[in-house]
Amino acid sequence: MIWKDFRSFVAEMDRRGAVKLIEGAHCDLEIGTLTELMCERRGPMLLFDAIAGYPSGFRIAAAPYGTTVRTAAALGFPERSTAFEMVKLWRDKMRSYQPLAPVQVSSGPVLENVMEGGSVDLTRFPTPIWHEKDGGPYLGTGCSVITGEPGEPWVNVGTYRCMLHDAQTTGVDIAPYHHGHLHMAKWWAEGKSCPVAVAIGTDPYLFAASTNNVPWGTPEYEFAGFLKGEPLEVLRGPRTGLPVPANTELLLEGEVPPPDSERRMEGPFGEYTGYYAGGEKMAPVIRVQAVYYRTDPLLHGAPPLKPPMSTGLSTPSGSVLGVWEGLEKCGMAGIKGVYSLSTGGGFTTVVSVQQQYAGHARQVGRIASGLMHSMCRMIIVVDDDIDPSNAEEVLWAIATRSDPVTSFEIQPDSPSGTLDPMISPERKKSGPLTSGRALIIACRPWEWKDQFPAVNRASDALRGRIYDKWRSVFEV
Ligand SMILES: Cc1cc2nc3c(=O)[nH]c(=O)nc-3n(C[C@H](O)[C@H](O)[C@H](O)COP(=O)(O)O)c2cc1C
Ligand SMILES: [Mn+2]
Repeated sequence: MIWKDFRSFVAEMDRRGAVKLIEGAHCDLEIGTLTELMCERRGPMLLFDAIAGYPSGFRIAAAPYGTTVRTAAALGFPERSTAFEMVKLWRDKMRSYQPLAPVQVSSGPVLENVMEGGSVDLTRFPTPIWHEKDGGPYLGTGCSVITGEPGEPWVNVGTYRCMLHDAQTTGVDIAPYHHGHLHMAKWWAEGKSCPVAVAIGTDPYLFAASTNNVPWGTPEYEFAGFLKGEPLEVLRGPRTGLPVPANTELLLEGEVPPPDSERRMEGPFGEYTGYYAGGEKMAPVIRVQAVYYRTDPLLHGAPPLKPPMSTGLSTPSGSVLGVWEGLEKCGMAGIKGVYSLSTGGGFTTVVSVQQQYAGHARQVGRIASGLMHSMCRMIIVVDDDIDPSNAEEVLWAIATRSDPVTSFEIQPDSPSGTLDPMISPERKKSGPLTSGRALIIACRPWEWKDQFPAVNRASDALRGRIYDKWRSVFEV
């Protein structure tokens, strides 16, 4: 099934019984807390309509990709895929990557309603305060920020949070190494404001492209076209000239002035690590000059939640595919999988390996650590019988196949980031943004691995035989 737009995905999930309609909820913490409670239960996607103080039809679909089942549906993977199977499927898919350029269209549903100049009023759209200690309401969570470079044709699309400041201004908070920031910095260096468009409620393909790390210079539109198997339809943003998705639910166009001319307080915001660690800081703003929206706009809400819950569509790749590829490029054989445990708050990377020679597991761990360019507290290397996406199994491996004295290696001064809760307020201001890392080798010792106690789990063959004979025992 190919998703035409965001609302067709939500409608199909509804048809499958995976959506619950809620009417009358309030933007002030009700929508956010209901979303958290339902995600915790791995329940349906919540569709908020008749939001208190807003007209019916101005809707929010919250955490549409909040379960592995809905993530798999969005990306066209088999319904029962586990998170780790999706990493493998995604990796296989990327092997045949072919950019698919978007097609330019002259009009689209997003132009159904327009506000321009002085009539721009962002307060018309329901904008939740998602978490109790958030510094304000966030319009941009499930959003895609579109930018270009001065004089260059390629366009970037990235998901960066946008806090609502007032009827015509939002914030935009981008990590300094992300492409949207690198683009903006080029305009600012010329003393100019950076033209920008923000799409909210795009089809799943563009959202997947804008949340997964696509290399610098690779246009996310082409990547999204590849994921879709069809070119995306874009139109020329009337105000900025940037290509914008024709089918997005809501689109803002405007500019980001150089931060030395205008910045405002941004945050705190509940982040995917499970903390408000980024705090409150001065951040660039978007001066919104035009707003376009579909009739009965369906906004996409993707509030970060405390692990293990995750509301992005980045589960399939996370930061780990680069590590997996990198290990293989370095000639490491026997890699069965790499996974960033969401329970680990984005700080825990697990590599599963079939050991090949003395020292192999440790070498794999050291290389994996070298490949983790940002926040990471632990690299855990496990044998190939351990599912790296199963936190309980990984903990069992650490407890039973490692000795803290010999199997833990401490690496000081590794790169970290502003969202790291262990970096003191002082160091957040003046640096360095570094953290120690533990490399944990939780593998059977190579030298005597054949004498290591056997695992008392029935073999797959025995399980299959017994299950087939006694099938009725398991039928409920
Ligand atoms: C739900 C969600 C929210 C995100 N919010 C932010 C954010 O506020 N700021 C940021 O720098 N990155 C954020 N990210 C990560 C980036 O969107 C992601 O790394 C993306 O690939 C960056 O695109 P780029 O490489 O083109 O800059 C978020 C990711 C997800 C899944
Ligand atoms: Mn990019």
